[in-house]
Amino acid sequence: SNQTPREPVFHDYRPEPVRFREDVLSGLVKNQRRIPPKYFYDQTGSRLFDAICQLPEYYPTRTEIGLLKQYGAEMAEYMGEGSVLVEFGSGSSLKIRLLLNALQPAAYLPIDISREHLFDSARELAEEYPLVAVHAICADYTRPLVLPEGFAGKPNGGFFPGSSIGNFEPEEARQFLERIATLLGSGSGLLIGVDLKKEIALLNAAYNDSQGITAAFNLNLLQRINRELEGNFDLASFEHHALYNAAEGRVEMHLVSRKKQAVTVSGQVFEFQAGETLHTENSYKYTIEEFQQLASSAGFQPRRVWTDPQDLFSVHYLSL
Ligand code: AVI
Repeated sequence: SNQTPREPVFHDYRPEPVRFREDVLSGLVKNQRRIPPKYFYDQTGSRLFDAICQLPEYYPTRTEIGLLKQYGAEMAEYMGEGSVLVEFGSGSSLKIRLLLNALQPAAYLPIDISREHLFDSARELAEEYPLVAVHAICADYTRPLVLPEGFAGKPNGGFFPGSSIGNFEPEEARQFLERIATLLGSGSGLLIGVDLKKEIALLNAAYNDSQGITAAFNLNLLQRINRELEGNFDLASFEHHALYNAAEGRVEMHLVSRKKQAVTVSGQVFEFQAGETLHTENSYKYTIEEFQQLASSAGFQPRRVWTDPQDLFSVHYLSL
């Protein structure tokens, strides 16, 4: 009852501060203006994203959690008990809890760029699972990295849920999977959540919810630019637009200028035509075969895939 709580070990890789200003200014002068989706996630954006995950129209989170609950024991068998488990972009480490009991890993290594959030979550998890050695790594997992002393080169299990792989361009996704393969090493496996191609109406509804939360999430990017980069976007003059692009196999999110207007950011002026868009996100959807092919091209062998009865979402186990 009065045991000393187990403390996580922190490894701070000191990720490069993000280049928000450079990325926004260079994105705003492009022919098709664009800003990378990673900039959605300031404090308000992260809160709005959590709200998106609870929306009736946003099926991915709920469906993936259902799969982890239903098939967790089988997934754990593939991953192998007593292994070292690495999670990419662990956030609050909520989904991993569904696997930890079945998996009983010797160690859990959450990797996340958001230092405070990572440290808080790791501390809670270490208390809840005293038998698991928690090593929290503050790093940008999209950049090359090596595991801490004692973990590199051992057979590991990787976990990358949420279909975040869909926010990379396919070629970037392949390169990212190659880097994960190198990091985990041969004999390892990866459990990865991937959103599936499906009826277009369902996709469009998921990114155009009736409560307008996704619109607020998209527009918050302009608010963040106003606050952090001395911008003067008038949020009422821009409109959320999300649509499945069947030719590219992706949902695109844009912010559409409702009128001809000039906007200033960091002292630079940008002229928007009425109807002109700022492209803020791609969310690629894959068939099972398309994703298996992508994974194979990065050196993984597809071993098993779990889907829900409606084929909304997939969780793949890939091995090296
Ligand atoms: C984080 N990512 C997988 C989400 C997605 O569905 O692409 C981000 C999101 N954008 C709008 N709604 C949710």
